[in-house]
Amino acid sequence: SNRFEWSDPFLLDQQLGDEERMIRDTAHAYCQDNLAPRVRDAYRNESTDPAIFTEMGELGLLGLTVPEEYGGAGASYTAYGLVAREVERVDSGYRSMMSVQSSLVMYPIHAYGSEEQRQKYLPKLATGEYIGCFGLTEPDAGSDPGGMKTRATKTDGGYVLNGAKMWISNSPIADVFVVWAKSDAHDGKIRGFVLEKGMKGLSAPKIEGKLSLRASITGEIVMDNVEVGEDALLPNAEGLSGPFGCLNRARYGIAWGVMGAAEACWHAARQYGLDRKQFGRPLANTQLYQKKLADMQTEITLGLQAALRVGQLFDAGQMAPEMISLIKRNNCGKALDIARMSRDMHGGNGISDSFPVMRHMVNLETVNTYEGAHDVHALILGRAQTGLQAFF
Ligand code: TGC
Ligand code: FAD
Repeated sequence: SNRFEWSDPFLLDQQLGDEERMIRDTAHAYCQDNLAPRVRDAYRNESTDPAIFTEMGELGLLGLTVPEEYGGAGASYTAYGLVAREVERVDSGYRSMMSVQSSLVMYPIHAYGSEEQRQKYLPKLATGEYIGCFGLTEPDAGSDPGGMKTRATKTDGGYVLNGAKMWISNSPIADVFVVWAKSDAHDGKIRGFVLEKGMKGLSAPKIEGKLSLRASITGEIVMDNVEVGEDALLPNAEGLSGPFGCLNRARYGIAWGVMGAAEACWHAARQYGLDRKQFGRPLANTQLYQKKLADMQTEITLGLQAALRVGQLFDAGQMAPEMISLIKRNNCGKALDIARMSRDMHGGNGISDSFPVMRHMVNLETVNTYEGAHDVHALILGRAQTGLQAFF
């Protein structure tokens, strides 16, 4: 009879190409050998190791879909999703570091940048020598980025930027800042600018007191009369479609990534149930425990197939943003449910950082919110099927 693989029910592995499988295996080995052993202390101490960028860069895991001539790997979006799943299997914060660098910094510089900007930044971002961040959100503009206050004012040789960005992954350790501002020289339209650490008036204070995503540093970006030349403007993006083009990629990666975190929680619950005995038998030998494991297996299997399908459409040039809203929203919501369930199945041990489940659970609270909150994606999907926008 045909085989049934409990951990890969629909044989997703068989659906991948050789190169995708190879990239996945490289990422898996790195994450398990190098990231997993340090995540507990990193989380406990809220410390972010910048060396992770150079380590990932050495393995070619940064800017995976960017062409090789700029230091990328020229790989498929399917491969990028597989890497996100392996990294987030360890921690959502590590996947955050990787996806900001790849989708939110390298992608826009490649897609919207001049040849000089590409040459100047991409190779060093690919090796991890430069760390990048992406500033869209502001204290008073989160779900509604069109309400941003940051302004670029034209000067003789360039622009002056003023404003503040909030909740920016990597910003306190970043060398390269992709920021979005309304530009008076372009009818007040949103434009992208590439800023560099050390510019006068630019600072990136760390946000303290985070109870989620503690292995990934988050900060503000404060721009107080930051003067830049014309060469800081990304020439080929105007309006919200600029930042949204980046978000499409990052959100797609998140749909894969959260399935990695969910798998980690599912596998941990299964193992715990096999090892732990109560009432004279393993917890896994009870109907309630098995029902929960079956629910986890089902949602993860379906979520991975959905992500793979969207990846294949992406690679075929047929991606529509609403497809990504559907999988970002559903996979985050399901991953969060699974992490909460796994935490419960671990009993008292589930609240300890000796087990990964509560860390994944509180990380996924962030992932469910950033890159378009769960309900915001519902509104995107609602608009697409009714023709009525219900944001305001
Ligand atoms: P709306 O009128 O819908 O659109 C304005 C313009 O943008 C275009 N557009 C898109 N283009 C490409 N891809 C997409 N997904 C697009 N969505 C919209 C649209 O065609 C239009 O273009 P044009 O040329 O006609 O002007 O805009 P709206 O203001 O009504 O938007 C509403 C809404 C809710 C859809 C949107 O603002 C939204 O998605 N809000 C969520 C904000 C968000 O996701 N922020 C993420 C910040 S970055 C982040 O969280 C990084 S965390 C990363 C990590 O650490 O891993
Ligand atoms: P709000 O927009 O105020 O939303 C609050 C609640 O209201 C949510 O539940 C939302 O679903 C709901 N809501 C909003 N509008 C509506 C509506 N019209 N109808 C019904 N419900 C609604 N941003 C960046 O630019 N770059 C980054 O690198 C980055 N990294 C981040 C890292 C972390 C750790 C975190 C927490 C956030 C990060 N963000 C980043 C910001 C993130 O994208 C925003 O937090 C997110 O878009 C939500 O915005 P908000 O926090 O202002 O919430």
